[in-house]
Amino acid sequence: MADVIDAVFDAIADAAPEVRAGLPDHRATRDDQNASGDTQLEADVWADDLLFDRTESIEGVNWYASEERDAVVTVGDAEGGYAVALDPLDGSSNVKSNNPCGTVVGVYDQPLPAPGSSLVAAGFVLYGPTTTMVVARDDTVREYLVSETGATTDLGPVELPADPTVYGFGGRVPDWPPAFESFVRDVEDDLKLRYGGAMIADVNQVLVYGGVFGYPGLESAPDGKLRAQFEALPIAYIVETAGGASSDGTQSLLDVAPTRLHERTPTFVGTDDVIAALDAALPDHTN
Ligand code: AHM
Ligand code: MG
Repeated sequence: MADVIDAVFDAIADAAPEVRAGLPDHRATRDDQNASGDTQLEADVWADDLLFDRTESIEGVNWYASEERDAVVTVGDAEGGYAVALDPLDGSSNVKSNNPCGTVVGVYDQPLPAPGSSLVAAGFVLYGPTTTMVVARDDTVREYLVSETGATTDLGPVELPADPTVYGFGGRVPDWPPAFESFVRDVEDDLKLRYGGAMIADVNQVLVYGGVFGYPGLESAPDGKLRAQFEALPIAYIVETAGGASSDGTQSLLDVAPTRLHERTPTFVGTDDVIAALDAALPDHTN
């Protein structure tokens, strides 16, 4: 089924310039909220519709789900078919301030909700100064430059640098559990703060420079903010395949098995040593 994964990421690359080009016309806020309770931008819904149109007809894709839809859509019935789970416009609150956004894609070999262990590929598009796509599959992560026509240029393999440099953590500091705050104080001694409010952009800095990105469980929201199926698990698959580690505070995110489609999870990805130190600092993610 490698050709199905090829077709999915070809479709995502093909749509990426259209997503990017459509952002200026879809900056308005809608009256609606998504299943997570986030106020939607026109851009969120528009990108979801576009990416649904491009992926639903791929032979071998049986299910489509996204952060912007309440339920999974059955789009095929191929034997051994895949589920595609998307965050169509990650970091869409950055549209207002003209900062980077992304698209996150997870390809699972089970119907959703599905565990991290059932990911067979994951990737993201980063709409930054350039449009790039990072794809993890077959034990390798590669980065591609995406042209205005959707054509890709292979920029080579992505491997997490051994030495960490940057860190970024979401949530208000007074809302951080004490054990997490004390871990961050240690991290601050060695690493440089980089937090931009779009997971994809922040994770890409970790892939390039080494370090750690996370959105912890909060006092007011013990599961944090990020959605397991659409954000945390695909990102964990990418970072772990690139030689790094992931955690929900107690275990690799790839061992997390969401039981609800829009379930949230504390999310940490980065350099092995930093994630190991985090796991040691947090007895469990509700402490
Ligand atoms: P979104 O998918 O609705 O944009 O929400 C997820 C985003 C992540 O990209 C980012 O890491 C986080 O929310 C930022 O949240 P905050 O504004 O609380 O820092
Ligand atoms: Mg998101």
